Amino acid sequence: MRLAGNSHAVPPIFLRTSAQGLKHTNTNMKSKNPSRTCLASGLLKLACLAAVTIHTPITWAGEATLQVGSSPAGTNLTGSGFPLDSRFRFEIGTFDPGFTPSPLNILDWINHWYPLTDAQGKALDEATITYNDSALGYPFSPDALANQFSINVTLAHNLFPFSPGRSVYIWGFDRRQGGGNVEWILIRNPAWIWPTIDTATEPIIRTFDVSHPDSFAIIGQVNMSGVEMRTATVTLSTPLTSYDAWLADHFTEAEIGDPALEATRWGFLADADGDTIPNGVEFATGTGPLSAASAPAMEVTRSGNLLTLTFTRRKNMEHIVAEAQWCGDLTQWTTSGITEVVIDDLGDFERIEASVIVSTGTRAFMRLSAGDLGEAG
Ligand SMILES: [Ca+2]
Repeated sequence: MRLAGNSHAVPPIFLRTSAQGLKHTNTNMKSKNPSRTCLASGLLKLACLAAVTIHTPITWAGEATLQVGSSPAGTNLTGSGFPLDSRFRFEIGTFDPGFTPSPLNILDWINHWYPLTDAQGKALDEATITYNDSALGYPFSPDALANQFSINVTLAHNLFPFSPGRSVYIWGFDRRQGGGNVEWILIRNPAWIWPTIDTATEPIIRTFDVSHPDSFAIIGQVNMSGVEMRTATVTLSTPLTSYDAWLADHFTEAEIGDPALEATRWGFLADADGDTIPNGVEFATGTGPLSAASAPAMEVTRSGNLLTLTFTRRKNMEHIVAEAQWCGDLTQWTTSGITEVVIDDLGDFERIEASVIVSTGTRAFMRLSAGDLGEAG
């Protein structure tokens, strides 16, 4: 058996010995007071100090040691095929009860994620596991101890959200916030659950091994085609949709290239399908500019003095604004006094309630108006 090297800041915890199994390099110590044995002789004391140096897991009754990692010398790639490097970090944790991470809600993961050691009150640098490729040089060293992540972490209680039986995940990432493209992998295994911390029982050891045949990835891939981990490219910020891009989806290149058709076909104020909705509003509300039957889902209601326009609006528009306006005379339209509330998230769109308080006994009107700030500027 080969011990993990002392020179690594984060020592590997296990070595692969077969296609299916792991052999632990460290022996679990059940003694509640190993130092008492160390003091028995100088020789034993040295041995114990060495064990401490390589982070031998010592698990007390009343807590669990979780041995977390991937295979030494595993082939681990980004979605583009580049080797994972020391930018990557891995966390073990769990999601809010009731939240199931999927490729459809990746931008919500960070808001529902609890890395194990956050709740244990440990320092952040203990909470995450750095991918270990750089200790022996980049690109990957042929040393069997590189090209992996591994750590032992302690589960000290079953307080929220680490309830017994709840799902455990490993989340690997190069970055999780900001904008643009990042590389993520989220790994599960049906057997990965938080163990019950029971002070009446023996210490608990659990292994969370990426290469286990039952492991799978919610985003990214594990154990496919000779690659243990392959991350996936995730775009953190939704790209803006421009009016020009929308035009190209609905009108021909010849039409858009003909200035004579701007007023009637493709212009921001044109109403190509004659449904009285100008193209700019069709863009902002997601309706078809060439189908009169495709009308914006808008509704005006009045309750006492409260006038409300409910409408659907595209979220990420490039220099286009769409906002509710009101007036009492059908001429002096204004946004003054209107407050907006988002009442439903529809993915690329959202449902809005825009309300304004009007005078008792007077007529009032509301409408949706779209403007192109790019053209105005
Ligand atoms: Ca129209």
